[in-house]
Amino acid sequence: MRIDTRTEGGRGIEVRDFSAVTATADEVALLRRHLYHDKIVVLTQQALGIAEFVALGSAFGTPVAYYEPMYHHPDSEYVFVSSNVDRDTGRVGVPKTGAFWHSDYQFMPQPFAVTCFYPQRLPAAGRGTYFIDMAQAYRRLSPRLRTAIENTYCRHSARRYVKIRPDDVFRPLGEVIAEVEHRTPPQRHPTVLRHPVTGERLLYISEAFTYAIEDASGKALPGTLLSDLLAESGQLDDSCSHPNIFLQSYEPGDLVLWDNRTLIHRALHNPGNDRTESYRVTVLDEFPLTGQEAG
Ligand code: 7UC
Ligand code: FE
Repeated sequence: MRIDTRTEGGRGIEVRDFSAVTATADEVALLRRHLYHDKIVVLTQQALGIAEFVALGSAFGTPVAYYEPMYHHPDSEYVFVSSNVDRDTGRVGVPKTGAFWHSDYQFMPQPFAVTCFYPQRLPAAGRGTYFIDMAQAYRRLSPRLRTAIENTYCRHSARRYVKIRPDDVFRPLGEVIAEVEHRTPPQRHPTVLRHPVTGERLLYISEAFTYAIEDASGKALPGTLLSDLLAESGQLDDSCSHPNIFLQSYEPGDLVLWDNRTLIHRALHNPGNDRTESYRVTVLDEFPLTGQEAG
């Protein structure tokens, strides 16, 4: 294993000659430290089957199967498939996932600690994912906003981005919406997390999933506070040129691990409609979502 360089343009560190099969416990521990402190680790030249990919994810935490089976790879419920590829045998996975600012499972009681992302088929151009480091976004907030969000909580829901399943055709929309609210009821998380490993403070909101902000007693705070936070953190800039936004680009064989507490991401979907497919394994680690505030 060789930890080489910071990837060009992106923020990640690049690792060559990593083999999930022969990796020692020390190597995995070192990679985990880099993952939390550098936030993105790119393992290059990987050629893994489904079971090997799940095993690799397991080195970084406990894999969790996505709650909606429509995304599952036929050989493993732990592999989430994003794909616009139609096969003779029918479709696998879901097209055009995640093309909005979010953190994976932020709308669930236990959001994932780490996302392991493994592109299988890349478009000719526009290979990559946009990221915002929400520790940096927190530090860059105006003092007014930093003060205003002390001791507050946000509410998160997937409702705007839940995909209609093929079997839902002809169902009344009200019934589908009621089912979404029942399966994935809104969750409340602190607006500012303390990262359990790095100790950094993170602004924990996303344009896709966060829909309300409230004080500790549950009293609603103005919606303009939330939209100001989204704007200052860079999430309302549809040109993606806000200084907080960076593009991490991929080469074939790259397997990308990221810290899903600290980073929010937005998929870059190719306008040319090239065939693309990616696999992901998401894991929980041994730490709670948010660490203790230093006393
Ligand atoms: O289809 C999608 O874009 C999936 C999204 C609503 N959730 C991904 C996640 O892990 O939170
Ligand atoms: Fe995602």
